[in-house]
Amino acid sequence: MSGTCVIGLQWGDEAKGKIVDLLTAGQRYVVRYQGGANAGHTVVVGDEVYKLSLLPSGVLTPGVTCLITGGVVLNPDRVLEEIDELTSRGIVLDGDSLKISSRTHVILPWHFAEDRVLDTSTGGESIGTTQRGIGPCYRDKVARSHAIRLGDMYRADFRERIEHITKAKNQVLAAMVEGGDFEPLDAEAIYKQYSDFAERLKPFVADTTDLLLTALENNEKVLFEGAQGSLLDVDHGTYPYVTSSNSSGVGISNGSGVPGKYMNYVLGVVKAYSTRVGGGPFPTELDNETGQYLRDRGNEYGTVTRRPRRCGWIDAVAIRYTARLGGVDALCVMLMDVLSGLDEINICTAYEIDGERTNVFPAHVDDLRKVKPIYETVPGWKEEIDQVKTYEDLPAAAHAYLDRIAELVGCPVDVVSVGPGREQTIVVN
Ligand code: 2SA
Ligand code: MG
Repeated sequence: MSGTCVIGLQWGDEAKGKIVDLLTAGQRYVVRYQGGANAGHTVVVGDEVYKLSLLPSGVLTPGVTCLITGGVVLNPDRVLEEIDELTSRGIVLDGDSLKISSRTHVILPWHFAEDRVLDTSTGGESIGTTQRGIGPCYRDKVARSHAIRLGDMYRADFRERIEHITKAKNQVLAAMVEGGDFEPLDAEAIYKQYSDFAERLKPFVADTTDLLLTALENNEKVLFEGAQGSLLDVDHGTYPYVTSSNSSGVGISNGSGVPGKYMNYVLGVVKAYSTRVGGGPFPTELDNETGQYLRDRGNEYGTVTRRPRRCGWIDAVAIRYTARLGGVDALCVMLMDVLSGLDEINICTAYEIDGERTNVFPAHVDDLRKVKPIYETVPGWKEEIDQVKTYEDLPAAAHAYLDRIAELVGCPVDVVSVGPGREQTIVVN
């Protein structure tokens, strides 16, 4: 058993990339297994800041092989851009350091057009997608008839398939786009562009399922890197205000092809407060000065889209739910330094829905909208903690805060992060 997993327990942007980067040394493989270029991972190495979207955060550590497995939806243009960007900064990726599953589904031009329509078609509040074509690509994967996988791009009938699908998509899109105001897509141009992508990606294409199973059968170490957060999971999150993949712990096996028996340590990453980007209910949201304080101090703006993130207090009901769902062994509490300077901090310990108190996270989004958070107020701390190196040197109020979260969630806190740098990390256990 040698699989370690890092998953987000909130709505994404929990700073998972930093934890993955720290755990990467000593791993044989680092795996991205769901989502696509909607994700944004920021990794800081010394003075260098890397913003990764499709590439696993492990690409910054020499000697590790990074895998993008079949559960990912691949934007070939974007992944090539990221490879080029790293090359220009001296990190050269080749077929040994990066492998992409031939089973990944490919994002095609119509997926972007469809995403624009999908986003506003819930009949209520819009989802606020990242507009990266994620939902439409996963929809085509499940529908089967109009999907293209990376491996299909090397087959003799690739041109024919592009022609066939483009024709069908042009009809559908003309009907979907209001007023028929839609420029038909050109199959030949798409074929040429994607053949070029295929050629450039060829050295990286591999059967990552076989590779991973063989590695784990031989006790090699594998790190699974989740994208987005568990509350955005298509099956277990705040549906329909979710992404289209299994972004909670349950997605690791289906996205990577690796059975649960190989996962022996699951780290659940949380922020010391909450954020959400996009639409959907958010029980502990602070639409006030305190929310803005958190946004400013935490630089809470989308990595991919630069959208301001909604901010609020930590929600132990939600985290307890996603920690249980993911089989989480321990918590990493990130961005603790952001809370410095607050007189008091609230922790949501239970929900009140229609006058009833509960600590069960509701399955229906309308019930989540009705939630009145029940808060426990604890003292804050004034001092900046971004230079603190040991757990003992954190203020007593920070200890009390972390202990209470661990107790409410039912998981120990193993790591506390007080800044973006590798050295701003406190290992508790
Ligand atoms: P999509 O594009 O179909 O996955 O959008 C569906 C919902 O999922 C949310 N979502 C995210 N939430 C937080 N962070 C994400 N990644 C980027 C980041 C986001 C950005 O790291 O900052 O740059 O804006 C991410 N990806 C998807 C999205 O907001 C919708 O609510
Ligand atoms: Mg992010």
